[in-house]
Amino acid sequence: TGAPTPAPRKNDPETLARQIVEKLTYSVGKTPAEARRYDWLEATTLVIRDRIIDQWMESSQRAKTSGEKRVCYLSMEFLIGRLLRDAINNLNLTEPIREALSRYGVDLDLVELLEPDAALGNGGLGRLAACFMESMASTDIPGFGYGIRYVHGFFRQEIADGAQVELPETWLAHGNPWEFERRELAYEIGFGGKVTTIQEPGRPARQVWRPAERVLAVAYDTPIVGWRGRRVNTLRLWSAQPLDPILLDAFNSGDHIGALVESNKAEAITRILYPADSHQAGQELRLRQEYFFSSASLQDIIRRHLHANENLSNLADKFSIQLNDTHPAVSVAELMRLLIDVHGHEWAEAWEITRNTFSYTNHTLLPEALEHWPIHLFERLLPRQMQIIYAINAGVIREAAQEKGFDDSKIAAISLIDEGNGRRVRMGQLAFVGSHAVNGVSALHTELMKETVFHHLHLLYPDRIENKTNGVTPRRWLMQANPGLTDLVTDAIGPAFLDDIEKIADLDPLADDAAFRERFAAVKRRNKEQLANLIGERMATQVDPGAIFDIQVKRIHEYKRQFLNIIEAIALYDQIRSHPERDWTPRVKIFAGKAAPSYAQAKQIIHLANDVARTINSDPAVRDLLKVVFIPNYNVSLAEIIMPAADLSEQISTAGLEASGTGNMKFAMNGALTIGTLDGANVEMLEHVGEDNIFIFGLTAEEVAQRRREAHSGRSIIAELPLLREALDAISSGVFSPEDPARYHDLVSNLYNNDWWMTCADFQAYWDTQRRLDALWQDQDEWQAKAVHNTARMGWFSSDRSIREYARDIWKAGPDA
Ligand code: 26Q
Repeated sequence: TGAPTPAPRKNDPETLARQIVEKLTYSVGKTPAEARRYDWLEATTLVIRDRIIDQWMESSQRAKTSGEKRVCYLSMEFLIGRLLRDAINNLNLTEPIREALSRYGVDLDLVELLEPDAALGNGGLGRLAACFMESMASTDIPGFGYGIRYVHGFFRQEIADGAQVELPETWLAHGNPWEFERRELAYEIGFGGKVTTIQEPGRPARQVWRPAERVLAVAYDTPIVGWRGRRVNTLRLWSAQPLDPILLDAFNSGDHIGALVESNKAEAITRILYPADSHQAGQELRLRQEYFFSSASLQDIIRRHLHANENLSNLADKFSIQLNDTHPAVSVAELMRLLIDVHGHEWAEAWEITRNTFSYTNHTLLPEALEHWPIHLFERLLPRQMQIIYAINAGVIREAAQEKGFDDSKIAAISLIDEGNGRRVRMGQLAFVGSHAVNGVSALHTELMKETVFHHLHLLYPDRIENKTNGVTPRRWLMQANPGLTDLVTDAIGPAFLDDIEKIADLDPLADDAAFRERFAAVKRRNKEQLANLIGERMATQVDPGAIFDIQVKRIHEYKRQFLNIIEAIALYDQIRSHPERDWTPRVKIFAGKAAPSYAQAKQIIHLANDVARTINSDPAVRDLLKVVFIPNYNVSLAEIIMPAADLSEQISTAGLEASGTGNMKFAMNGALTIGTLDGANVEMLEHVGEDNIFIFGLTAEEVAQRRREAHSGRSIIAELPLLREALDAISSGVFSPEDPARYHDLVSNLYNNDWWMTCADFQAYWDTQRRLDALWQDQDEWQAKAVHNTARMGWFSSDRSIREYARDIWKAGPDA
C-alpha cells in the first residue's frame, strides 16, 4: 500500500485555476473560450468567496461561543470601495491568483477594474468606517458593522462644460456576489401612530406605542476579511421592504397603483444615500433612514444577546455599540424603549445599561452640520422616542442643577431640546448623554470639542470626552494601492512591517542612502506615469510626470479651501507669463472631489477649477511649467491610483475646521510631502514626521477664531497683496469664463466683504510656502529624503492603532481585554 495521497495544496495556481474554471462553468455558465473579462471577475470572486466563507463561519462561531465582548459599529455610511483585491491580498493569494488567471491569458489587474466601487458613503466618515471594519478584522476584534444597503450609493459625477452633473449610481445593477441576503433576519420597524398609557390595577403604568406604519428591515451580510485571513467579520446592511408586497384588497378592487403605494414607500427608505456631508436639511426621509437602521440593528443585537444570556441586564458586558457621529443617535432613545417597553426593565436600570453600552464619535463642529430635528417632525414620526428624550432631558437637567448648580443659560446649553429657532432635538447632546465615552478624531478637534459645542456638557461630565486620532488601513492604502513601494520596502527592511506597520520606521535611516532614495523616487515616478496615463486617457490632457504632482482630492467645501489652491494657481500662472525667463519649477495641480448637489458655492469652485484648467492648459506661454487638472468622479478606486502618485499633498483647511482628515495620512504614507495648516491630524503628523518634513503655514485655530470675532474681511489684505488682487481681478472680470464674465462675481466679492474662511488671510503664507517647495524640488536629494522620512514615520497613523485604542479605552474588548 502506498502513502496516502496528500490533500491538494489549496493555494497553488493549479488548484486555483481549476476552481476558477469550475465556477466559470457551473455558476457563470461559460467556457473559458467564451468567457469575457466580466465572467472571469465573477468566477474569481466566487472562488475567493468560498475560501472566505470557511473562515467567516469559524470567526462567527468563535465570537458566539467564547462569550467575548462584541463591538458593533453603527454607521450610516461604509465607503468600502472594491472588495476583491482587498480579499485576495488579505488571504495572501495575490500571486497564485494572478498566475492562475494568466494561464488563460487573463490579467488580474484588468479583471479587478470591472468590480463596481461600492460607494455607500460621502467621504471621510464613511471611509473611516470601512478602514475600521478592516482593522477590526485584522487586529482580531469581533466587530460587527451595521448600516444601510442603499440601492443607489453616492452619485456619479460628470463634468459638462466645466460644471458638475450628478448621475445616479447603480452598483447593484449586475448583482453583488459579496452579499448574502438573510431573509430570516428581518425586523419590524414602526413609524408614526400613537402612544397610549395602560394602567392595570396593581401594576405600574406602561406605555404602548402603536405605530401607524410598519416596514421590514432585512439583513444583507458582507464578509470583511482581516490581514492574513485571521478573522472574518460581518458588515450587516439593512434593506427596507414592505410587510405586504402588494395590498391585495386594493389590488382586487382594481386599484393597481394604490396597491403598490405602501410597498414603494417602504422601499424608498433605503433607496438613496444623502449626498450632503456638511449640511443637514432636515428631511423626513433622512430621519426615517436613521431610525430604520438604528432600530433594526438594536433589535438584532438584543436577539443575539438573548441567544446566550438570560436577560439584558449584562448587555454592556457583552456588547459595545459605537455611534459613528449622530446619524444613529436616535439609538439612545430606541434602546431605552426596547429595554423598558418591550423587555420590562425599570427606567434607572435601562439608563445604566444604555449609557454603558453606547459610545459616540463626533466628526464635525461646523454648526451647519450638527443634526437637530424639528420637534413636530420627531414627535409625529417617533412619538414614543420623543417622550423618552424628554424624560432623559429632565434627568440630565436635574443632575446639572442639583449637583453642579448650573444656571438657566448653562442648562439651555446642555439641553437636548434647542428652544431657539423653532424647538428642535439636538442629536449631539442626545448621543453625548447616552454614552459613557465621547471621542473626537484628532487631538486638536477633541480639545475644540471641549471648548465649543460640548463645553457645558464637558463641565457636567468632565471624564467623558477623550481623543482617538483617526487612522487608515495600510493594507489598502499602502500594500494594495502601492505594490511598487511595498516591494521596495520589503526588499530594504524585510517583511515584518506587513504585520506591524509601525516597524516601517526601520526605513528611516535609508533616507540618507542615495541609492535607496533613487529607487524610492523611481517607484514614485512609475506611479506618476500611471496617473499621467489615466489623465491622458480620460481627459485628453498631457501632463509631464517629471513635474511636481501637487494634489488636492477630497469633498469640495469652502472650509477645505480648494479656492485658495486655485487662486495660487492663477497667481503662479500670472507670474510665469510675466517672467518667462525665470527658473520655474514645473507643476501639475490636480484636483478631484464632489460637491453636494445643493451646495452652490462648492459647485462654483468646481466650475472655476475647470475653467482655470481650460485657460492655463491651452496657453502656450506657460508651456509645460503649469498644468491644472480636475479629474471627474473622485471615489475610492480613483484614490487608490492618486495617493501613490503624489509628490505634494494639499491639506489646507481653515485651521480649526477639519476634524481630522484621513487623505492627509494616505498621501504621506505613500511618500508625499504635505503642505498644510495646523488643523486636524496635520498637527499630529507634524509631531511624527518632524518639522523639517512637512510644510506648515497659516493662521492657527485660535487666530482664526480671534479674527472671526473681530469681523475680519479680506479687503485690506487684498489691497496690500498685488499677486492676490490680480488673481481675483482676473477671476471676477471673466478671464476664465469669457462666455459668462460675471460667473464668479459673487465668489470673489465674498472675499472682499467677509473672508470667512481666511482665504485672503492665509494667501501670502501659502504662496511663500509653495515657492519654498519649488526650490526644494530642485534639490531632488533633499526632497526624496523627506519623502522617505514621511513613509517611514507615518506607521502610527494606521487604523490598527486607532482600533486598538478604542478597544482598550472605550470598548474593553479584543485580544488584550
Ligand atoms: C447629516 C445630516 C443629514 C444629511 C447628511 C448628514 C451628514 C452626512 C455625512 C453629515 C456629515 C457627514 C460626513 C462627515 C464627514 O465625513 N466628516 C469627516 O470625518 C472624517 C473622519 O473622522 C474626518 O477625517 C474629517 O475631518 C471630517 O470632515
